[in-house]
Amino acid sequence: MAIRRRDFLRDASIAVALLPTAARAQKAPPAPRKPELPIVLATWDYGVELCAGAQQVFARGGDLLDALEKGINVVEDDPKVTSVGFNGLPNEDGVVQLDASIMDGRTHQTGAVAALERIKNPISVARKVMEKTKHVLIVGAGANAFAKKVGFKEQELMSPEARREWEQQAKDPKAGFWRDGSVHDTVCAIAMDAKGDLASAVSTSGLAGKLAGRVGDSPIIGAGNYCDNDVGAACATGIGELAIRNAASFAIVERMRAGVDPTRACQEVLERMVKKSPEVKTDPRAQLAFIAMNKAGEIGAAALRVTKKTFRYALSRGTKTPPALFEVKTMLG
Ligand code: SD4
Repeated sequence: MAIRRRDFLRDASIAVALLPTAARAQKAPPAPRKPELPIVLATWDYGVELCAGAQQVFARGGDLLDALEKGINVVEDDPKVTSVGFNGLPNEDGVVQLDASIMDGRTHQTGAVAALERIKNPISVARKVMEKTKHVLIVGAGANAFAKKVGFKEQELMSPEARREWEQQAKDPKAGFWRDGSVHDTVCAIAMDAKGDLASAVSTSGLAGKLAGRVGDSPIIGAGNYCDNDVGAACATGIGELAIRNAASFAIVERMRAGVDPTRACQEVLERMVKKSPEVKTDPRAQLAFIAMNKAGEIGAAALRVTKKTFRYALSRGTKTPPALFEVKTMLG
């Protein structure tokens, strides 16, 4: 029996998914003729575990938001991921401050927290903001008070090793590591359920060494996260200031609304950004990448620049096929 190209590519992606995550990534996922649902798209190599976590929730008959939240929780709980949740890198004062947002495309409701301390799952607090309050964003001490009120427990967020490393770095005035913004790997995820409905979520410890109280794009709707169930969703990872200044996620969704495919929509917004702020072209710290999904279940990604030169993201389709890793070349190296 002849092997169809689509099946070959899908089988190849299974093979890649079974390899250790650091290992391999494919160039681009095949465009589905008829999307296999649910779909989960997530940033970076650890997105594979996120997609797998979300798939388990979907397989048990779980809801779109449950799948997204649980998937993000997998990354927030992982001490190896030092840019999100537990063991996230701290700000300039050695305090871990977390930002997160979730947006439900079905209701156009959203919830977010910023500069949340000592709570390891900010995405779950963001969801409570959406579901239990009339507000969309709660920050700082207010966010902590709210989290405790709805049942979250406070804990130390830095492992002893991370604390020691931070203390070393803080003693070294040349420790660019903490100050140049190169340490970032925010987790972003977009999911489409079996009905074709969309939601998106983002969680991060923000830029390592940021000023106390600095808020990035991740909890800002339209900047780091945006979802419109009629059109699609987009999320950002990288230097949040760039995403905020350009209302990046909203802009991507609006390009998709105009009929542009997800990858091109992400690229166009990056190109617009470079045009508006030419310094972005030459500043190696200007790192930013996007993921996007449209209502047809097509996915896309683009990156201006990331430390590793290629931006990787994970994708799962259905609940039985393991997630696979893909990569795109950065636009500016
Ligand atoms: C922020 N966008 O706080 C986040 C940082 C990040 O991968 O890690 N992005 O600006």
